[in-house]
Amino acid sequence: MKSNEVWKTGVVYQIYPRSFMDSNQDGIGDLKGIIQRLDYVQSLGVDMIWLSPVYQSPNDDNGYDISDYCAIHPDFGTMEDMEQLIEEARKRNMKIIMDLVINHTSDEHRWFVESQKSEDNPYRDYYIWQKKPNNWTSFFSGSAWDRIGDWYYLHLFSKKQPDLNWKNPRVMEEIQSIMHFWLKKGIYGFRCDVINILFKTSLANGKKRLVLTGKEHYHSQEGCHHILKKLRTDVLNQYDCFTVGETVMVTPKQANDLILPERQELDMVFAFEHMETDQINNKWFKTRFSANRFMKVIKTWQEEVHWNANYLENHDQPRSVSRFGNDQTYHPESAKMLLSILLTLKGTPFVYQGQEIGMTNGDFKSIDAFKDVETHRIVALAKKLHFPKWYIWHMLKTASRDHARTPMQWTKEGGFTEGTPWIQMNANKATINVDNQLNDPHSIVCYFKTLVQLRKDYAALTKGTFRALKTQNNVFVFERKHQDESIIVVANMSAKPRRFNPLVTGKILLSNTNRNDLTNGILKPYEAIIVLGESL
Ligand code: ISL
Ligand code: CA
Repeated sequence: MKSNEVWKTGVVYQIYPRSFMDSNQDGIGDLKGIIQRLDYVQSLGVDMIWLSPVYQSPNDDNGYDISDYCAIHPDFGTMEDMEQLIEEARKRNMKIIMDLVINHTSDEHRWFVESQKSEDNPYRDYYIWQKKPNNWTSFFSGSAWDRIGDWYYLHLFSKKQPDLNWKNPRVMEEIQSIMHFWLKKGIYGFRCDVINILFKTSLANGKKRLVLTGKEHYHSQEGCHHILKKLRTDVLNQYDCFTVGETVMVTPKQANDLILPERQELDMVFAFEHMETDQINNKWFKTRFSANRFMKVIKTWQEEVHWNANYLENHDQPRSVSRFGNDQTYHPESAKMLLSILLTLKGTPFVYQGQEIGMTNGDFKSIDAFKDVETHRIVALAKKLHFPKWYIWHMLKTASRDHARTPMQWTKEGGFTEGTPWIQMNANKATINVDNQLNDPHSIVCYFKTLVQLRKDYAALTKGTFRALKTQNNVFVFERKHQDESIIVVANMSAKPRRFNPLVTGKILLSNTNRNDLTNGILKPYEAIIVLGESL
């Protein structure tokens, strides 16, 4: 909306505050820690920071269970620290966006504490109560209902995350005032958590499914579009800001229905389809990554969706280099190749902390080392279903959200805290860390900075059209074009050498193998080349 639309040309860097930088040695990352590292973030060249929740919360789901939207969790600091962060970021030409988690609150939120007191409590209808539960299942497995006294309440996530009742106009008013509160503090918008499931059209039983029984009653409902329009016209349009929705299970058509400018709802959404190219049915059943499937999905979304929020990692996803690349033999090559694609696709790139140094999945050695509520729920379910132990371990090692949540690797000793980190650091901090990489011009982080700079130098990368030239045989070639400027990106998404066709001509702007000519048509494993094309 409005102004110079940094959200369309800039790069977003996601910070998971708990795991970024600890300033007071209690083992938990905090706002002062982020401020200490702001110069580093600025040096990357990014324009926006998305901060995962720092609100007051009992931390059942690491802050995605909010008990006070207008207070900062003491683990992270104070409201003054938050204001200082916004200001320090502003001084460095960076904007802050915050998480807006409005599908549910914490069960310790004042509204829910009141709501459960009696049927005639003024807060009763802030949530969804029934005498009898229906058959819906939760995102974290098991029933989506829990009982308090004679009544059941709906929670699509953990039982400490009761769903708000968006049919109640008072909920709309409350959330609007929270949004004003933060936008007035100078934030640049919101990442809207599971925003396409807010509105529950009916509470009838759902069609039985392997996962998410009931979803047809709340997924992408008309009522949700009304809510989003209202938030946009009543609140967001008064500020220079933007929104990115986290939209589970959306199709390109549903995405467009949420973001087309004339619809006045969201500005862009995070889709999930490309993240499903290494799994069967469900994220817990990982299979070999299919680059061919991945490229086809990306091509479809690039061609069909008005504006994409591009990402390969976030706090819910295993690390991209471990998943879509090769974190052993081709660690730097594949990390750089993936970043090359991410930063050159059409849309706004979102980079997750540590991705710029190629952080890998965690090296967890026991189930206890995992902290995530979802991970522990799935272990309980898998045990109940008598899954073999080795398979449960395989599920955790490949799919747990905690792989993204190990602390940022600043130095070979760690550099995140001098205390005991709330979740273990990866031992490979000894070699994969910011310090090492800043001193090495060939490092992943230096390559990343060059990519960010290329986006500033070549309008084709930010404003250009997208055209896929090859999406087969593990080789991705696409063109971005703006007026006379054409940029061609070539990526080998596999560990085998590959031929590349069509023949690309032009000037090499960047390559992860120090290639200096295009005459050799064989791509090395995970090779990426960015070429300023002589129009094809
Ligand atoms: O973790 C997932 C995929 O790996 C999803 O099922 C995830 O729960 C879903 O994408 C919703 O995520 C968001 O809302 C959750 C919270 O736990 C996640 O951290 C957040 O990103 C509930 O607020
Ligand atoms: Ca701390």
